[in-house]
Amino acid sequence: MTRRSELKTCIIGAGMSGLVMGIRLQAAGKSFRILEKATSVGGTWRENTYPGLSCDVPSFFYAYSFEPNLDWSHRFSPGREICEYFVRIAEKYDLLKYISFGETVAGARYEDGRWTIDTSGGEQIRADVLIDATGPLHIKYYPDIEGIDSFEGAMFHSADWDHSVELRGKRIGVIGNGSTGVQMMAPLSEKASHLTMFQRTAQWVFPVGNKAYSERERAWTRRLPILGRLTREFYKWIFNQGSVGVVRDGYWRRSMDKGCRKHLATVTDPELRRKLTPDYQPGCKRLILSNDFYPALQKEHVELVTEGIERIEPRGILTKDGRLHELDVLVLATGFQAHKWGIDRVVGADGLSLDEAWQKGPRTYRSVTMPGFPNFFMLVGPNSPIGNISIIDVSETQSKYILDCIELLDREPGKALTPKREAAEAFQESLREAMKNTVWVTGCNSWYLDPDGIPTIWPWPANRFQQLMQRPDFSDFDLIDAT
Ligand code: N01
Repeated sequence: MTRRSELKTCIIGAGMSGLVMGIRLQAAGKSFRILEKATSVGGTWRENTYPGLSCDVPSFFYAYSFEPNLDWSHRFSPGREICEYFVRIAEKYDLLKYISFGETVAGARYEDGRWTIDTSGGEQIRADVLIDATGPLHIKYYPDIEGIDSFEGAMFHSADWDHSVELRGKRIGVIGNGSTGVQMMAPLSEKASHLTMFQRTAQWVFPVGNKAYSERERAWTRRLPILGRLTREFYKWIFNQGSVGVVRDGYWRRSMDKGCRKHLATVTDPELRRKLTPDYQPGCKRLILSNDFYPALQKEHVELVTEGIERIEPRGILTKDGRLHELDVLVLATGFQAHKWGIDRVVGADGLSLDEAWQKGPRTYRSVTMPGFPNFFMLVGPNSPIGNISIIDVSETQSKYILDCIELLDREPGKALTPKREAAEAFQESLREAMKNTVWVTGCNSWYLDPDGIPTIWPWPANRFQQLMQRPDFSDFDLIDAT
């Protein structure tokens, strides 16, 4: 039997962005609920548990500005530590009571001025405001390789690691060499009897060490929180300058280029170095930060295979040169469907689903709202600066922007907010123009690109994002009757 409930605001997802939205709504005294498909908070940090997982944004900068963590273990702390941070935050802010765990959203539609949300648990929720906080790197991508289901060993996606599988002494294969595949190579090489990475496209790798903070350093930071704040500000400055700087010609781009090439030169075997040399510019795909990948690849029992995959067989992977690579364990580090945003079916006021409205790629107004989808907001939506600045900073800013919209709706009962089409088109046009001279469109395939080959990330400096998102420009919105 369908259970029915009424809500003011419904958030989908209790990951890093859903939590900060909850914190803001709670502080403003708003009524809301968070639907979470899993049984705990943490989003990507709960789901990804592969060996070597860490964040490629320095930890002091990967924490809410209002909740610094003064006790990170590493410059890039392990995923488990990051997940524990979010669990602590959820508990500290007493957010768990707002979260319905085990509730997957089957679909949502805008009808009669409100959102109707159906959950897989058989609940039908009516809400004024719907906030999608499900994130872009969420729906796993499984490669369409002939025979994949015939493999007789253990096989799993990197975001669904099977910890019951013994790795020690096993022949392990990894398909994919994005940030994920690269991060796991060093720890897997310590366990596998033979480790093979199957690479389709070479990647540029920038060397960055992952310094472990000593007990003494950690004690000082706990005693003097200003040290943590200064470290955060330092990394924030570096990131905000560097990640935007590398997008166009100039000092940062040249430094990145030089750093990657110098690092590649540390690979001593010329044949391996040739295989690892990309045929596109550094930064075109998301840059990989690692200083343990090349050393791992150069171990005796580790192999890089660049022959294309013909098919997967019960005993392993057959490559196009006719060689069968026998494997006990196969890891699919093949990434995510980055353009399948959020929940499966969100149907707006015109009866169009998000998928239909975005057939040619996502089109938003400032990443958080869309014409035709009244009172629908996205956190870390298309064209958010996910490649440029800490996604936590992005979520904090966007959640404040959304709260401002909700405040307006509270002052205007019976109304719904939707961005004007002209405003969304103007935003899209400025994005298209700004993308023209970026490194992302210089000839590589990456998850940044939409089906039209247009990057769905942020082409401008971080301060432009903060300026544009400081508060909503309500002249770009229509307030329509929500009846
Ligand atoms: O995924 P990817 P990822 N046959 O899409 C290959 C974030 N992240 O999980 O390049 C053979 O980058 C594909 O090959 P190609 C970070 O933002 C963050 O690694 O398309 N290969 C590629 O090598 C990152 O950018 C952290 O030719 C196939 C790989 O699979 C994003 O997540 C850590 C194939 C997919 O790479 C995604 O990274 C890890 C096929 N049929 C990830 N299909 C942090 O630090 C796909 N591939 C937080």
